[in-house]
Amino acid sequence: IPYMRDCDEMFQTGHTESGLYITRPDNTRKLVVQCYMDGCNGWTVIQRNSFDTEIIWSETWTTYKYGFGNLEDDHWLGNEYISLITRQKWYKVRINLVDANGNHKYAEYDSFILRNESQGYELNLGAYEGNAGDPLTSSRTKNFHDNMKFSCKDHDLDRSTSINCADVHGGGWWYDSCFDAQLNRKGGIHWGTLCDENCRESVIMLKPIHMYCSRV
Ligand SMILES: [Ca+2]
Repeated sequence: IPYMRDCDEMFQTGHTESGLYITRPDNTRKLVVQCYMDGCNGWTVIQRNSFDTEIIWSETWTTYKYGFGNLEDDHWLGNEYISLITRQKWYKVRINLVDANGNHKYAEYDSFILRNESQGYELNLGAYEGNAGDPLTSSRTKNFHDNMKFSCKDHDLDRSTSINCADVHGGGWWYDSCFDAQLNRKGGIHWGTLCDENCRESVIMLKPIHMYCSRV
């Protein structure tokens, strides 16, 4: 069976229902992913979190590497898989957020690359567009998440010389010293331009940059 490499390939080959699909990104084994099909494109979901999540999020490097949680609910797909996916095509990222008042907002970056493990799963983002604000590439307090390496409680690659940000603040992330946005936390989803550790929900998903039709 010729497995598709991401959710968009699933969509373009006729799988128009959102849900779980078996894919096989380049250079890895089969990978089950949550796909969000928007009627024009297939988005590969890499993260979901909610304010009342059961997930602890404060996990080790290896756990973040291979992912955790429930793919149909709160989860992290896994840095290794995210990295492999983003290195096979040019992807954009969309971050959907629900703020403390229930307003739905979004942030998109027109490029999203996660470098490989030996490069600390460094995050490289493109230009911002959206209505949630941009705390990842243009920060008020000089916490620039773009071009940061990934840190978690047992692996400190952040730019704070005094602490391990992930150990103090909980959850793996592309910390600077420490953060203006952090979506991988239990009970404290933070997006500095939208919510102060009290967002209700976050979803992060990827799509190749092509747009075969306009979203309705
Ligand atoms: Ca540190």
